[in-house]
Amino acid sequence: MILEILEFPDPRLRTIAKSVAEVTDDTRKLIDDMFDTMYDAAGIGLAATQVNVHEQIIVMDHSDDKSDQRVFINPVIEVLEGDLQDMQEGCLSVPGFYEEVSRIDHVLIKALDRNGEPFEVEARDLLAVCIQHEMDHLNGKLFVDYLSPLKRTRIRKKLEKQHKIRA
Ligand code: QAP
Ligand code: CO
Repeated sequence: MILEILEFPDPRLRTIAKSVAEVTDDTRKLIDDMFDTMYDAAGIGLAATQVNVHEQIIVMDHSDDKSDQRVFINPVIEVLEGDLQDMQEGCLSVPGFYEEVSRIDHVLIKALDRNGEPFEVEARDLLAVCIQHEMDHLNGKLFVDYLSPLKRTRIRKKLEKQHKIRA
């Protein structure tokens, strides 16, 4: 099932997600819907916050043929090397805008998988950037928060205008 994706500056995107107490069939149904929603919108990562569910769940797939599904429940990251990398980021909640953001380049991710089993994975490059971007969503943060107030306001006004036209 395809879910509605909240768009900046929707205040619900500022909600802090709660950790998942138990991974159940309902959790897995939500995860499947999140994948459907992400693929439908041609995204590479989606946090539950973006579909107005305020639980610590992230889905990702960086392949071009749906072959690299990754699920992160209650994720935490440890910094392995503090070096920063700049990458052009986009976001399904900020459609049509892409800007450079600086993020830590090498992290260790610890999370639960869709069966509630703990796992760890070392991440660099796109995976490291993407997990930090998606974990920001769980904390009510968006990539536009790293931009200058001028750029952020410009993006907000353009999206608000589109939302008015659509309504
Ligand atoms: C986060 O973003 C990300 O504006 C995932 O019109 C992106 O999936 C992390 C998308 C880049 C690191 C680097 C954005 C699709 C997808 C748009 C996405 C759009 C259509 C964004
Ligand atoms: Co995003």
